[in-house]
Amino acid sequence: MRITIVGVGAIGRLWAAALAKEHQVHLWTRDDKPQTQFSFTPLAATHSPVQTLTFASNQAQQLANSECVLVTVKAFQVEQALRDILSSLSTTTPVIIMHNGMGSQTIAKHLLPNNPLLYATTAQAAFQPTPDSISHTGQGQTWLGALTDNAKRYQSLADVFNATLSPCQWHDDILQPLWHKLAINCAINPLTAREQCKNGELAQAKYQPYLNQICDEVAAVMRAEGYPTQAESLKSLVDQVIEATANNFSSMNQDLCHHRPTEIDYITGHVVARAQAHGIETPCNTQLWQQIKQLEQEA
Ligand code: KPL
Repeated sequence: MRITIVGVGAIGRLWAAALAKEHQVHLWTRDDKPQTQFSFTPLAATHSPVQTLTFASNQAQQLANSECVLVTVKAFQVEQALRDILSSLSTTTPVIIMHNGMGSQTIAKHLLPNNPLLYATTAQAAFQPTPDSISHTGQGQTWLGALTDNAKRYQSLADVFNATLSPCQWHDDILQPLWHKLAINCAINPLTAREQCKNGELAQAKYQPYLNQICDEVAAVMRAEGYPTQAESLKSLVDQVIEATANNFSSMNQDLCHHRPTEIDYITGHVVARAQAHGIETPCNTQLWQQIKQLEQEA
């Protein structure tokens, strides 16, 4: 399959490296370079050697000929990334958007009114120790599903992804796994960014009241959005992820640390905005949102 990956952050590179084993992968990057090279360290458990990979990049014709486009930029970069590829993208090519957080769906539908549009969320973990290298640091579930009706016939893309980095499954209502991932990110990302700590440190007793309140508030918003859930089940999901990723620094922690903009508006900010629309109070999430916005400005 001919696939273009837009965005070459940690997750984009991870999927590029994995998909390249079976597919023709082309990258779309922010520079205009015709090639992108990086070294890829597979999961330690596979005992596979480090590979140096080279990809054709930024070729309008290759983008036009792609059978699938995977957009892995951060939520706040989606609009610009889609505008950048619009003139070369065929309107029949399915476009998959994969990022932390929610809220890019409206602009994506507006900019790509005809393309089959899909969303994905992944718990695969990757770390970019240097600009030219990437390590696969953890395995996790990926969900893929259609946002628009004309994308419903692309279920086979979940098989392609599953054969590449398993497990990946199709979901008939992709917003549901997106909300669950959002709840996890609301709990872990701002707290680890504010406290400058690893995910695992949130298991300490002093963070439990915060985590419980965040889950309480997110569950209320999810119910109002039509996704019935209990705060307790979100909290146990969050606890599982804290344990599974105990040694990782969250993406928001790393973004703040490296003075990069964070995804807070699309994570906590999205929950706060939807809460306001439903008349729901979210004091804990609102305070965390304001604190991270403040820290972003100071960084
Ligand atoms: O998705 C993540 C992130 O860091 O953005 C979690 C699940 C919190 C893992 O670190």
